[in-house]
Amino acid sequence: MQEQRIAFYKGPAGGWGALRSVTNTLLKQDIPIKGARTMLSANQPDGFDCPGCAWPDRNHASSFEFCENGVKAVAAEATARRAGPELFDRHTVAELARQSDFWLEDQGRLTHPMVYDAPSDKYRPIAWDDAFALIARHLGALPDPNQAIFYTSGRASNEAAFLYQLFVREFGTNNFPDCSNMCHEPSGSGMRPQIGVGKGTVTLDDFEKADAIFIFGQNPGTNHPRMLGELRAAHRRGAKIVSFNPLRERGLERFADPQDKLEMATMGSTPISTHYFQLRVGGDFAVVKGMMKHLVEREDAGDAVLDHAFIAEHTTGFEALAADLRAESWPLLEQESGLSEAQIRAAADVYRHAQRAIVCWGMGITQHVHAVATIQMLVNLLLMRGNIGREGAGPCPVRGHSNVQGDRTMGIWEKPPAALLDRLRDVFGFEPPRDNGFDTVESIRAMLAGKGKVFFALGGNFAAATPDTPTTWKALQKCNLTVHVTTKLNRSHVVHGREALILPCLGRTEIDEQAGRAQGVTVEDSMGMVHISGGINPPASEHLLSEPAIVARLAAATIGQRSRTPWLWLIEDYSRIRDRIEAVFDDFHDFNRRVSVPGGFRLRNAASERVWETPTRKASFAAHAVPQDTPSHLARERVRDAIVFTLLTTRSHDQYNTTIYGLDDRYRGVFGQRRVVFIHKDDIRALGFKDGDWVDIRTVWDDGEERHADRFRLVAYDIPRGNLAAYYPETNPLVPLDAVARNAGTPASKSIPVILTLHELAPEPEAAADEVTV
Ligand SMILES: Nc1nc2c(c(=O)[nH]1)N[C@H]1C(S)=C(S)[C@@H](COP(=O)(O)OP(=O)(O)OC[C@H]3O[C@@H](n4cnc5c(=O)[nH]c(N)nc54)[C@H](O)[C@@H]3O)O[C@H]1N2
Ligand SMILES: Nc1nc2c(c(=O)[nH]1)N[C@H]1C(S)=C(S)[C@@H](COP(=O)(O)OP(=O)(O)OC[C@H]3O[C@@H](n4cnc5c(=O)[nH]c(N)nc54)[C@H](O)[C@@H]3O)O[C@H]1N2
Ligand SMILES: [Mo]
Repeated sequence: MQEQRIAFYKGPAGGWGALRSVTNTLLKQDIPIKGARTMLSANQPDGFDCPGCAWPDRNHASSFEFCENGVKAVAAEATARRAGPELFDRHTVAELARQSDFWLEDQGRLTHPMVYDAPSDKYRPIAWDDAFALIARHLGALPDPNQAIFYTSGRASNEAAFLYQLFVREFGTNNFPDCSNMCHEPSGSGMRPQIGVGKGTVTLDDFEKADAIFIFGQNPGTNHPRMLGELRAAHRRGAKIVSFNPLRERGLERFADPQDKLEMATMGSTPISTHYFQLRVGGDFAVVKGMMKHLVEREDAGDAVLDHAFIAEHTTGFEALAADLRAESWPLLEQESGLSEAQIRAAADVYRHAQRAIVCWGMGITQHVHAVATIQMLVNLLLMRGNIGREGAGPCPVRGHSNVQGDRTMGIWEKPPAALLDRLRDVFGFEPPRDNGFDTVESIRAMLAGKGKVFFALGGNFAAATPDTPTTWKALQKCNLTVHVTTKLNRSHVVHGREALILPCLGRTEIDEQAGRAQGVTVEDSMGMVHISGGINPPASEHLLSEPAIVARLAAATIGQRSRTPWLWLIEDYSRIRDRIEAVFDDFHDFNRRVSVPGGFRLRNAASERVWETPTRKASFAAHAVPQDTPSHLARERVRDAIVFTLLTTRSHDQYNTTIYGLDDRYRGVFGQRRVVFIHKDDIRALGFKDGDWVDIRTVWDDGEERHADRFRLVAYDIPRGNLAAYYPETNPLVPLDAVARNAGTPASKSIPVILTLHELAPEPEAAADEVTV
């Protein structure tokens, strides 16, 4: 058992701590030598795209960029461990379900397609053709194709995602819940009506030219470590870096580049943020509104602040916004943001004095009820000084999964634009369904209501990633069939429908051979760069199929009789799939040629050229009132005798979403454990509790459901009063299904109203150590 301790971490992000951690990771997966070779091929022109995050690489052509958490993601896939049929023979599914999430994934790579056998409560091997026939039988038996639900996680390649959406639409539904619904959906929903594109406009080159970079609700030191390299360079050339975060995240404070020999030898580091604002959880809306109010006030006082030419030529709605800002109350903005008027004005002054500014944001912005309005405030802020569509400036929503942006580009979208459907009809000769499908939360509701009967997942871990865990599990268990295309065993495979399949696939690090030739797949990073990715390792098992092959063979088994698409011919050579992608999407013209050059190509982004693909052909400002119904507001009115906190859920340094690599969160000083809740020391006192006490967390909600997550250790922490932080996915049982972002449906997992009570029993030490089960 690993020692549990809380200890302030003195080092910078990166540095020797990161190198030590990498060595441990490779040893743990039993792959020191192969591991090293695999790492050196990550993000190389002829290697594979790192399956970690979506942060871009310099041309995909530079020397190896060191990234501790990239190494963990690659090592998790390249592990020497195997979860073969013997594992499933040894354990019933009920037994597996009692194991932690950590244990399940730690069994290693899946090797055989498996089918659930109810009498023995075990998974048994099944032949691929029989598996496809079973799915086809279930799909064919549905009275309405809309009773089938097709989830996607953001690792699927463009080729896999394109074939998948094509098959599902020809089958007859737009039910495409995806991880993006839980992630950056509000970014697209907010930006599209304002600037005509739902993606960021900046590239890495812009990071070299920006005078100021604003970072809202994002923890790059853990989740996008390669971004620290850009921030470090920006800091060194004098750019201002302004962070807004309720927590003091080490990666936003200082960083030592493990590839900088001097920094490493001298134990030195480079500061990252020049300004750090520890606002209240959910306070961003008020902060940004306040910053804009300051700009308008300065302009009214005679300073030259606004880009009048840009506003006049390119935008609509400025006067309404300005009037709203002038009328806004400073005390309200202070109360809602948790920052003082002076702090907000100081942040706005940094923005005002920067010729070129970039605004980055992550889950701290998107996973709130008012996420869409907040993102529109960020876009307003940029538009006021013409900071979109020119060098060194623009919005930068930092995507999560390595190809989540590409999957959406390929049509993984429950609300498909009519133009896409028309194109599919013309190119493939079938009439696609026109009704919108279910997003993630709607899918859970549909399964609960018996309207979703077959659940198919292309990757991910739906049972653990989604909100309201017990409810979601009930929903999955009501299905006639659940199917998971996956690399490793996870919670979603043991919380299954009446019938269930586990279909093991190749990972991105592995050689994907079709018709005797190694294939490459393509991915799109967070900045719209598309490039090719080819695996280098032999497959984890000879029984694995690639994701495109699984989709194509399933399509052939299900709709092969009626479809005009030559499914099996397409997957013999993935360039044939790319030709079809080119036929559907104009931006992919000459796709095979353009993607064959090192570094690939950048997709056109109209807003970055100041072409606004909106109904008015202009960019638009959006005015919104300060929300008065945040979860904590409502909760305060309802629960008078208890202190209601706003809980944010976040990632530790040793996890990839629902995949737990280890029990440390080095930069936050947490070791050997995950069931902790960060809290201000004065709040501990106000509760009458002690640092280190064990507490239960209960949600305050108005639907009569009891939601709780039990036995978390209180950790006194530098966090605003009234706010708590704890790790996901353990806290997902606390997120009510109907707590979602307006106009985006994203679970509001960064603002859960909760109360704390002392946990009654003393914790059992064994269970406490590795318990990472939701
Ligand atoms: N190693 C690793 N890399 C990853 C992932 C991983 O799990 N592990 N996940 C990938 C995925 S899918 C995604 S989406 C990204 C996620 O990357 P991030 O967007 O960094 O996500 P989180 O870890 O949830 O952290 C969000 C940050 O927002 C802060 N925050 C919380 N609430 C608020 C708020 O109300 N306002 C502000 N201003 N800040 C707030 C938190 O303190 C935290 O620092 O990373 C991707 N990369
Ligand atoms: N409370 C709370 N909930 C959250 C969040 C939060 O911050 N707080 N964050 C949300 C966010 S941003 C996201 S993106 C979602 C993540 O939701 P998901 O994307 O569904 O979850 P992951 O944990 O990334 O999925 C991990 C699984 O993917 C499988 N896998 C890995 N590689 C491959 C591959 O190459 N192919 C296939 N087919 N499978 C593979 C493995 O079996 C692994 O177990 O969670 C969301 N949920
Ligand atoms: Mo994400």
